[in-house]
Amino acid sequence: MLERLSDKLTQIARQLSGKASLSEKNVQEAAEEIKLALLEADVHLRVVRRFVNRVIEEATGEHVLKSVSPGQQFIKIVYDRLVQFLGDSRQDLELKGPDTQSVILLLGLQGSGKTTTAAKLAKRLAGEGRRPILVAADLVRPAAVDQLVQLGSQVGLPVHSEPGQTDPVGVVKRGLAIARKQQRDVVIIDTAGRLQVDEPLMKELERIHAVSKPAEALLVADSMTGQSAVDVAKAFDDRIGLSGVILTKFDSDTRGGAALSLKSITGKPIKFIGVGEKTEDLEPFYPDRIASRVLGMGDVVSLVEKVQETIDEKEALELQAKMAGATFTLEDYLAQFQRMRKMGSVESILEMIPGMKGRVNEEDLDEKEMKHEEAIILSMTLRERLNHRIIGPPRRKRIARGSGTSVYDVNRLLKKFEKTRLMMKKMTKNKKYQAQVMSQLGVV
Ligand SMILES: Nc1nc2c(ncn2[C@@H]2O[C@H](COP(=O)(O)OP(=O)(O)O)[C@@H](O)[C@H]2O)c(=O)[nH]1
Ligand SMILES: [Mg+2]
Repeated sequence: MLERLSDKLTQIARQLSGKASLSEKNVQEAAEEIKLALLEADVHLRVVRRFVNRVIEEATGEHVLKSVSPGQQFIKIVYDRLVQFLGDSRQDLELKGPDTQSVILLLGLQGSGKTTTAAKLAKRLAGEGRRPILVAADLVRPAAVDQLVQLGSQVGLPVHSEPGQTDPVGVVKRGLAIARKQQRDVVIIDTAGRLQVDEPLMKELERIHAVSKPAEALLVADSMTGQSAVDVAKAFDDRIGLSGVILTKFDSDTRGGAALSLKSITGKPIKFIGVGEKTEDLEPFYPDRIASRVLGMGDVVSLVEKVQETIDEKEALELQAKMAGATFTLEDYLAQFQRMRKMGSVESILEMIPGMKGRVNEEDLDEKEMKHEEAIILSMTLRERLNHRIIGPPRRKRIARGSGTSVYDVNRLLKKFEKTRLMMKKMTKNKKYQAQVMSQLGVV
């Protein structure tokens, strides 16, 4: 999926990632190439402009981090924008609790994949412990009811159908009543589609929407139709109101125009993607995973991200000054814990500091102990954190009680802190070492 877009962007990323420096001209050229790639991917023109402008703006204004190459940093900017345009974070279905009825109304053009998706969704929700029922409300094509009945039996779930009926609103009403009787907590309604948006269809869907009061009204759209999927989404949202989109046939979409344009043009999140014809071929839509896939450089992206997220230059500089001046306090120590947690593991931050790797033994890396230590510091008053010398025996007792630890633990932490402080002071007296740390931390 998305091979064509990915090939292009990966190529641009590769060219840049090796570069030791990036001029404004490099950035402009790369942005121009990205623009072409996006246009070729059938991304909405307005989205392309917004995308490229953002990238240029950030790439030229970005602080330079020494620990990654400018090219890598540029890729990170492109990656962030991709994630943003794909919709930021994963948006799950918003269904009511299992003891009430939630209706999912599936809408869309003919052939977009509504009926198939209805069965896929039902199967998925059943797997999550829900009790779904399907309602066959596409009465336009006689074969549509049979298709859903067949799919229902394939996934082992009930289908409410009334072959021969002509009023879909009645079918939906009765379907809801049966669902209630059978204590089905999710009702998935498959509706009729047309080749294009037309008035009688919209009227019918409006009525179905009114009687079913769906928790989710989802447009099922064929991702291969690119920008026109976005137009269809707009039309349905204006008339019926959508809560999200399911992009089908994502497995065959090499370009990604629909995925990249949908959110920023319609404001509607993509909740799932259809990735094949089988009933298990439905995946939650994760903007970040798709963006990594498109850039084809998952490793680089996560590396750059980690570095940038956690190292605030100012913070690092302040810390350095404190370390050198021995004004390093328990409060700073606490901040270190929080920073380490953001990094994912203690090792990952320590490995960035030269000479540190060998010095730290297993015991120091015990994350459980870190949690204890953190709790202890959190039980101290600010005054105590800023000056650990005032923490005498009564205070130690109070802190131990407050943090659910023992005086022994508090003593041990204070001793360790004192030791760390001394070590830092010694290390940071060495100018050469300081420079090394600073460059490793990405501070110029
Ligand atoms: N490759 C692929 N085919 C799909 C996907 N979703 C649906 N289809 C196929 O698209 C065609 C139309 O699907 P259908 O559910 O009948 O569409 P409807 O008219 O909207 O109900 C069928 O041949 C499906 O197998 C998907 O995610 N990937
Ligand atoms: Mg259908």
